[in-house]
Amino acid sequence: MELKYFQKGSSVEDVKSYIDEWGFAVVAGASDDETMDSIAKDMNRYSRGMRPLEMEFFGGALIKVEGFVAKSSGMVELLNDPFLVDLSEEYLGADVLMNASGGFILENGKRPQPLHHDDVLYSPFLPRGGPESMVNFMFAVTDFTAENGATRMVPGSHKWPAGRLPGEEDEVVDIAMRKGSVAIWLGSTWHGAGQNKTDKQRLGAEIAFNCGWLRPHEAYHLLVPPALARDMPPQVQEVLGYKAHRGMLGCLEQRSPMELFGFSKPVPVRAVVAAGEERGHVDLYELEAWVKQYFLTENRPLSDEARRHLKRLGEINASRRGTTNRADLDMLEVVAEAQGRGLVGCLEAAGYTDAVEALRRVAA
Ligand SMILES: O=C(O)CCC(=O)C(=O)O
Ligand SMILES: [Fe+2]
Repeated sequence: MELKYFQKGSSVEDVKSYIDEWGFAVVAGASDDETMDSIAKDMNRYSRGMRPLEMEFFGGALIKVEGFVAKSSGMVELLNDPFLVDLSEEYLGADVLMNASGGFILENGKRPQPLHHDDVLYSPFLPRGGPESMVNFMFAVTDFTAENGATRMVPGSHKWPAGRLPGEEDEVVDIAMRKGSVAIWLGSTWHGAGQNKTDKQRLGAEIAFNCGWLRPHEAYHLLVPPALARDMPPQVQEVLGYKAHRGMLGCLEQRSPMELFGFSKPVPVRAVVAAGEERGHVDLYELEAWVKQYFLTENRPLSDEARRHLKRLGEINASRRGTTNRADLDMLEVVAEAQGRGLVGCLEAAGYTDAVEALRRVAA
């Protein structure tokens, strides 16, 4: 295959359709030199005195700074890009979680890392062939070249059945990319770090996501406790696990931790959308339709985050429409309410006060 380089600003749809075909993609210029340099500095500082990981899995020449988002503000910046979460949610569904973040320092070595697929983390509980469970982003903090051990990918291997191993006849592609580019691959895609034949370290910054209903590799509530998470951007708080998955998993007192801790202003969707009695009267179909009409149909700009919340609300509303069982419906309504609250919260946070005001008038 010939590797295509997407440019920063490419649409999620375009990148996704390439990944659907090959199992991976590269976006050039995803970040800038300044961010990469600050991450390199943090990587050096935190890896001082560390030795390569000994597990055979890592190939003998990889040093890893773990929990890296908790150690580097540059990593927080990378993590705050809506492209990462939007693309991940295409594969993993709503409310993804960060699985792990690492500084990958590849030293001169004798062999490449063995080819593997990252979703082995969830084996044997999620059998191969089902929906994806992980999406991985590796930023080139230094240039990645075939000589310095660029990550290697096996094109199309995300479609392989369980038990198939890479063999001689399978093409393996070196993901050569300039500093600031990002390689993206699925949990099912066979890949591995190459062999660094130079005497300079190859630096990569990795951010991986998993489905919001799966337990991540790293315990981010502990790495970034509430006192630190409080001041981080909402998207970062969400993927660290401070947002309940669809309002149901990872709750405190039936709410998202970030709401309970007052990270984001709690927004009374009930009051906004439906005047009326208790639960069950929140018309979240109306909220979805109204926001769609106000922003999409009438072509007003809508923030990426709000767009994502709208999409999530749409998915839940679709499930509600297809459900007749009362108990299931009850559950889905709570989920819809959580997503609706998130949506209105986004509109408020983004300063669409006119929209929120208009919503209030609709509700009145
Ligand atoms: O450093 C790399 O290029 C890839 C590392 C990797 O795939 C892993 O450790 O799972
Ligand atoms: Fe890997």
